[in-house]
Amino acid sequence: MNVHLDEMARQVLRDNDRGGCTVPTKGLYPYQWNWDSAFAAWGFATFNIDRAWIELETLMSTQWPTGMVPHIIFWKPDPSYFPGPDVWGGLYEPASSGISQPPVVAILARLIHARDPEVGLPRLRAMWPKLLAWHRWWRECRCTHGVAAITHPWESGRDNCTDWDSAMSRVEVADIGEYTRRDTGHVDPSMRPTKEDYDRYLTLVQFGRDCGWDQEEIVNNGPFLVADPAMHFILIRAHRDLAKIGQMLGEDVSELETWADDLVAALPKIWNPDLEAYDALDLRTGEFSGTLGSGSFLFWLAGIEHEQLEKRLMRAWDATSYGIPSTDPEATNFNPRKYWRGPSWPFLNALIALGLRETGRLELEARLRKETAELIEKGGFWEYFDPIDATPCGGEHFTWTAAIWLTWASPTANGD
Ligand code: 9WN
Repeated sequence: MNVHLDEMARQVLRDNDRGGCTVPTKGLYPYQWNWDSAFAAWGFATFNIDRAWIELETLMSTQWPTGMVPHIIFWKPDPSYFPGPDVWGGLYEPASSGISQPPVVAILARLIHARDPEVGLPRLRAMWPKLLAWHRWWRECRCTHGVAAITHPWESGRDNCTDWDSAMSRVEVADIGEYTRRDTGHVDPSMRPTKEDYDRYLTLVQFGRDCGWDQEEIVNNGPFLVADPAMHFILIRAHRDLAKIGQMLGEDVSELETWADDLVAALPKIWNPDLEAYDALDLRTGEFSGTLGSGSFLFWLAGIEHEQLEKRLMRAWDATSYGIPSTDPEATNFNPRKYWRGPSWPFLNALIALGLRETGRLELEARLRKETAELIEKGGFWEYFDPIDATPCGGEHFTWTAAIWLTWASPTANGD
């Protein structure tokens, strides 16, 4: 059964391969997405190491001169996705969106390198200046307030999670005209973000496009600037992993170490004592979101220890049966099937598990792996799942779910 699932997972990656880059799934997401690609590369590394590096190289080749690596790359126009290249008005070729996504490339590139150091070393050497420039962009354009911030919910990769609710409710919808969504034609609309969400997503895109993606203007005057705990933890970890890569290459990594240390020192700013957790902080108003999201679970990945937080997180996890819920099941706005407002996401479970394993929490890691494997064994390679009854949700034949099956969740995988 599992050997069969391994082969099916490899087939998902092959089917979603568009030659040099992989789409998350056909129809719903017909382009290259930033962090999806990094997970795809990790998956490819289990059976085709060269193809794994090509995936990362293709992604990094789309870097803007500013250092930013876009969150969507529109290699070939496809009417099945909205908003497309015209709406975004990205500045360079290939056409792309104007925001980024969580920089997991350095984290996963290190794991891919470890699988075959001889092949990996020259590839990493060529990629190093680009990775460093991207990490510098995060430091200069998103850590201006000391904490890791996002300027659009899509930048977090956790689009409509409860973390952004209050900040999004303050975004005044601009004159964005009529538009037709495509996502709700591919999957059950009740699982997707609402029209009110989309009106605001498009308002934020319009602001960025109208100022020519001027980062100073977006950060100082844009309608949305929120500190994201998940981004904060991912950046700490990614800066440190890139520093390790740099050391291996004989580069000076002192800047990267300082960037990571500064983020660790800034952690008290996003600690919400009422929630007993790290929380999203609206940098315009100074208000916390007040709901626990899955972002806090990434603190292990950043190597942070916090007994009180750990107890709080275990309460949320214990309330469900299949992996980490994207919103606390005790919250009034928890919804087990609606996108980022409750469901369990296998790829995020895999990232959280990396932290559990490395901090020596082997039993927890085994539990998370078992729960995630059950989801896939019961339902297949879906985008995400109901964490209470394992119902498959969103898109099918999904790249990152197949990738983490091969690297971590399958009994034949070793998690590195
Ligand atoms: C917008 C591709 C992407 C993921 C995100 C996920 C979803 C896009 C959308 O799909 O976002 O970027 O249109 O809903 O939230 O994490 O990268 O799988």
